[in-house]
Amino acid sequence: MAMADLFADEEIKKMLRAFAATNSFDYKKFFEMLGLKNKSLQELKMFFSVLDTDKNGYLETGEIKVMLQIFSPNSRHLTDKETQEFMGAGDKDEDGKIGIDEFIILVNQS
Ligand SMILES: [Ca+2]
Ligand SMILES: [Ca+2]
Repeated sequence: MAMADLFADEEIKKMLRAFAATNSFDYKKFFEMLGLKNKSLQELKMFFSVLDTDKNGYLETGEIKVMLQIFSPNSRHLTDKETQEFMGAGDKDEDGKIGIDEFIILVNQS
């Protein structure tokens, strides 16, 4: 499973351009640009599992940091500030990681 199976090329490029500048990342805009709200539960789970590179069922800060690079290796790392904002918004039970349930809530809330 790759990003190309879930999103159109043009969609990905546009999203990466929007967040190219340091500290410009906004998770709500990120979800919106990828049309995540219109994806099926199955597709959201697939997307989550692509981001969860160590496949332990959770997104940790290290995985969030390199999220844009999963779309394209030339993309930048998210800054600590951007990573913390995403984690803070998604990690409802404050265990320091985002589970699939938390991720789906975050998408639906955005
Ligand atoms: Ca993980
Ligand atoms: Ca959590």
